[in-house]
Amino acid sequence: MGGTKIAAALFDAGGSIINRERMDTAGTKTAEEVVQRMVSMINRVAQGRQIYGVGLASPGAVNSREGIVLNGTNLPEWVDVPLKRWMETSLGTQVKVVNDANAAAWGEYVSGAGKGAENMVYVTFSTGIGAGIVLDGNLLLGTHSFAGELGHTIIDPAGPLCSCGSRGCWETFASGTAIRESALRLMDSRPSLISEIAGASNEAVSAKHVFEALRRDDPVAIEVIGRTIQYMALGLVNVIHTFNPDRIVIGGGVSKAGDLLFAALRARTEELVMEPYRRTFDIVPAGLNDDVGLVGAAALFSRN
Ligand code: ADP
Ligand code: BMX
Ligand code: ZN
Repeated sequence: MGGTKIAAALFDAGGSIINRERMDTAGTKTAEEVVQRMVSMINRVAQGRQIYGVGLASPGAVNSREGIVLNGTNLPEWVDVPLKRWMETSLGTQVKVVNDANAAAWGEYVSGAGKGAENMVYVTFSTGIGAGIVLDGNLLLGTHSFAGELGHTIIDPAGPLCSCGSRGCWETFASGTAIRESALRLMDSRPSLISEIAGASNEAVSAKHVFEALRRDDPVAIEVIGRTIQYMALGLVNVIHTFNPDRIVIGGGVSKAGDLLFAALRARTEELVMEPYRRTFDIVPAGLNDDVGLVGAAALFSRN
């Protein structure tokens, strides 16, 4: 479940998708209506089969024990929604609810680029920054299941205002949205290919366009991505010093920039970590791509 779309899939016991569907979240609907639509969607993809369980991945803070989404999507009414209770009543099967990036981390660990790691941190650089932490084979949830909100770790108290109300959260420096905003700021005073690549519309500029401009040696893109990589690496260094992972899996739309991003990010992170941590970790692209939310949600029923 996301701010813009909801996807559902039926998995067989071997973990393969056998049926799927997606729909828009439709920003004006109440939580009850969205839940009703999700229940219908799940019944359609199930095609009359007995469902063992429903895994649900939601952005924002999730109380996984009680299955309550505290403040999940762009829906203003989406506060303290008892998703688990509502859906178990309607569907007659067990429902597990976790944060989207935590689910993605678990999915990558069970069947993606995290397979075989001892301690793994998953980071998604997307509209925001989300994360999930797997330590000794277990997804770290924390006392209230809010663990892993690395996007809101503060790296500069004098930094830009974040949607969460704090200043200088990691995602205000290193997310796709941050890349777009830094580019737009520089484009005000300097010529750049970015505008042309975005179809001559500054409104349409996104991180993807900035990376395209970088491939054409655009000076604004070089500066923006250079600074972004510095901030991405800073955040990863904090993660490495905290968890000592052997693998860091990077997903989200921005990771689609590929080697242009990964080569620079690996080099900068290696430079910034303390000596004993050098060459102790790999930074690898996610393996599950656009299905990561679905696979991660289903993997909540897997023991790895
Ligand atoms: P969401 O946050 O809704 O899950 P995504 O994971 O697709 O969405 O992330 C969206 C971000 O990824 C946007 O900032 C977008 O510009 C960026 N993005 C998408 N494709 C690429 C690409 N090929 N290279 C770099 N950035 C990309
Ligand atoms: C935000 C936060 C995280 C989420 C992350 C990535 C909300 C609504 N979301 O930091 O829970 O995992 O964004 O989300 O508080 P994405 O949609 O950018 O991938
Ligand atoms: Zn924040």
